[in-house]
Amino acid sequence: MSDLKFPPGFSWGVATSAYQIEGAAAEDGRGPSIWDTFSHAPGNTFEGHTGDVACDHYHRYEQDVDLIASLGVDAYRFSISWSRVQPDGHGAWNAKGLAFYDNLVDRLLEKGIKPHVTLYHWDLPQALQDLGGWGSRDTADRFAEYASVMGRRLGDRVATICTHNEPWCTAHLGHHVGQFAPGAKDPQLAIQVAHHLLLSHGKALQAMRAAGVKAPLGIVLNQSSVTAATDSQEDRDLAERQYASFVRWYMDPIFLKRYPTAPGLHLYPVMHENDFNEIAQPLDFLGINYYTRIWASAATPPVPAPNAMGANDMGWENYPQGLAELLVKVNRDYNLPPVYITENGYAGADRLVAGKVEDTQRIEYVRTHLEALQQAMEAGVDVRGYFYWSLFDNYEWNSGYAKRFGLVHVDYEDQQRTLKDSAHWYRDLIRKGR
Ligand code: IFM
Repeated sequence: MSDLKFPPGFSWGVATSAYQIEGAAAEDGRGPSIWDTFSHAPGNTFEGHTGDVACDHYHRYEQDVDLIASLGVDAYRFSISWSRVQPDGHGAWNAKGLAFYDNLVDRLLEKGIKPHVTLYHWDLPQALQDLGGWGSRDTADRFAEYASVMGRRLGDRVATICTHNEPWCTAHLGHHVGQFAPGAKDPQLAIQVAHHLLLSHGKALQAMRAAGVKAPLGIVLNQSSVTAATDSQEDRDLAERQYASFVRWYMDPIFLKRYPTAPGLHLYPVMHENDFNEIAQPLDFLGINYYTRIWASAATPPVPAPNAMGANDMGWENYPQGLAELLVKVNRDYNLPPVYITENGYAGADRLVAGKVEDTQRIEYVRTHLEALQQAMEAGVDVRGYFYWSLFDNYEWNSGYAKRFGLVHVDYEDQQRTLKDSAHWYRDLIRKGR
C-alpha cells in the first residue's frame, strides 16, 4: 500500500446510481422509469428483484452522506432519476424530486464532499419510452432540455456533470441482447439508439453551455482493453471488431467525428448531415469505467482467458494491467481532456460474520488496479480522480441484490449498513495519501 502515490489534489471517491440505491419508487410524485417496468415484468431479473426499495437511500440520504464522509473520501458520484424530477420526461417538473437533489448536494457540500452528477444512468422515464424511447430522435431533444434545467439548478454547486453513464449498456444490453431495460432484441435498433445517445450528449452539452452552466461537463464511458486469444487471423479480427464496437464506437464520434470500421462491422445508424458536429462538443473531462478486459477468442469452444479462475462474482476476469494498457492507448489515439476513473470495483460473495466482512479479494482488486492506474499516470495520462464502485451493496440490475460490489455491506432486511474490511482499507489509503 505504501508504494501507491498519487499527486496532491487527486480526488478519491465512491459512486452509486439512482435506481440502484434510492428506492421510494412511487413516492413524492416520481414517475415510472423503464427500469420499474422492466424489473416488474416476470422473468427479467434475478428472482424478480426490483428497485422499489433498494437501499432506501431516498429516506436515509442524510445518514448515508455521513457514512460517505466517514470513509474520508472527498468526492461522491451519483445520478439523478429523470422521472423523479420530471415524471414524464417532458412537461411538468416535480418540486419534491428537485428538492431531494438540492438537499443531497447541500448535505454533501456541508461535509466537504464534492458532488459529481450523472444525468442519465439508464432509467428513462417510461412516458418517453412509450413515445419511442432512445429509438426516437426526439428523445435527444427532451434530454437536452432536462440537462439544461438540471445544469442550471445544480451547476453552480457541483464538481462535474456528466451526460450519460455507459451508453454502450443502454444501447447494447438494453436494445440488442435484451438483458437490460427496455429489453429489446434488435441489433439495428441498438445502433440507432447508440447514435441518439451520442447525439443527446452533444445536444445536452450545447444546451448546458448556452444556459451558462459553470460545472465542468463530460461523459462517462465503459471501456476495456482487448486481447486476441491467439495470433490467428480470426482472433485478431475479432479483437479489432470488439474494440471498435465497445470503445471506438463512442470515442471516434466524440473526438474524431466518425464511426469506426473493422472486419465484420456492418451495421451503421441513420444520420443527419450535421450530427457529428453536434456530437463532437469539447469535453471538460472524460469519465472511464474499467472493470475487466475483453478476451477475444473466435474458437468453439473459446480459448479461456488466463485469469478466468480468479474471476469475480460476476464472472469477470481480474486483469488490472488492462487499465494501464487501455489508458495509454486511448491517450495516444485521442486528444483527451482530464480523465476520471469514474468506476472500478469488485463483486464478491461477501458474508457478514459477527459484524465483519473480510473481503480481502476486493482489497487486492483495488490495490492492483491503483498500481496500474499509477503506471498509466507515470506514462503521461492526466487522471484527476478515482471512484470506487460502489459505495454500498445495491441493486445490480438484472442480477438483483445477488451481487455485492459495495465497500459497505447492506442487510436488505433491516437496511443496516456495515463497513467491510475494504472500506477501512480504502479510508487508510486515502488518509496516508494525504
Ligand atoms: O452496477 C453497475 C453500474 O450501474 C454501471 N457500471 C457497472 C456496475 C457493475 O456492473
